[in-house]
Amino acid sequence: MNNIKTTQKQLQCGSKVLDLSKPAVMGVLNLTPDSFSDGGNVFSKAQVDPNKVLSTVSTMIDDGADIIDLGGESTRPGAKPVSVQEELDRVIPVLNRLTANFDSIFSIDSSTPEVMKEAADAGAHIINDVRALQRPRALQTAANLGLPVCLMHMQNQPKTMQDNPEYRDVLAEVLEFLGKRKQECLDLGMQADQILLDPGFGFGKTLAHNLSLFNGLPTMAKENHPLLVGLSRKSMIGQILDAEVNDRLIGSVTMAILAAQAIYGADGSAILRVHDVKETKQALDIWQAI
Ligand code: 9MG
Repeated sequence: MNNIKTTQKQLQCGSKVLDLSKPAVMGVLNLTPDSFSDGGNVFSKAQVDPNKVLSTVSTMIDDGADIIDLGGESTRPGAKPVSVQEELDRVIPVLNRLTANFDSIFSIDSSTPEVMKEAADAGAHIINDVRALQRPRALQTAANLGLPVCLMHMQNQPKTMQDNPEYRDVLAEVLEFLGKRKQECLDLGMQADQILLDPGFGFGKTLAHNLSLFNGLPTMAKENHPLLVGLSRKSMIGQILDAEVNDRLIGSVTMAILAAQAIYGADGSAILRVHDVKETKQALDIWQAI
């Protein structure tokens, strides 16, 4: 008997199906005025400009984004918490406009149950939670909504996470954490094939931790869940290249391709969360052709 399990190559997202036979590209749309790297630059005078949002998302979709990830809370190192109402105000009107205008897959980057619920009502297809559904009522809310969830590892909270991150064995600890969170989801009745795992690059990790985790991607892929990988413009790239955030394009694309290679080489599947959709997509097309 063949006992070898392989990772699913598609993800049911409500009524839509995401193809994961090749890496899917998730374009970042940050709706936070203080974000470290404003995905899409949709602000005019610190206000979200609805026309800029539409044209930015339209461009990302034309460039090959399979998913658009919207977030109203900055999670960059040192970021201050945002109130529930503020997060709702930032995200929900924009999401309503987007789902009315584009037939794409939208994910909601939030840890807040109220935001998850209203985003689902507005047509969101995936919940992307950097806190792995640990906030009160988040797990139950996500289970009730029946949408796929991304469980991400973070040590500590954004405000202090980069102060002095420490691990005994970073890969083992991240895997242990994600395994426990996954079990909580399964215990509440979520389907295993609706769960994405994410090592959380840059979230409470030094450069050495991030590199160990990167080298552990094939091991993570063997968990038989699609992996969500966010490396784009992160400080680990800045540290390797000694480059400011607006000079990390080549590093970001290089790491995205290496991550795809590591994960698909281990028969996994992946979603790559990126700011630079066009460039990442072109590099992926070359990689796949070869
Ligand atoms: C919101 N956000 C910022 N970075 C991220 C990452 O690496 N993974 C996920 N799932 N979300 C992220």
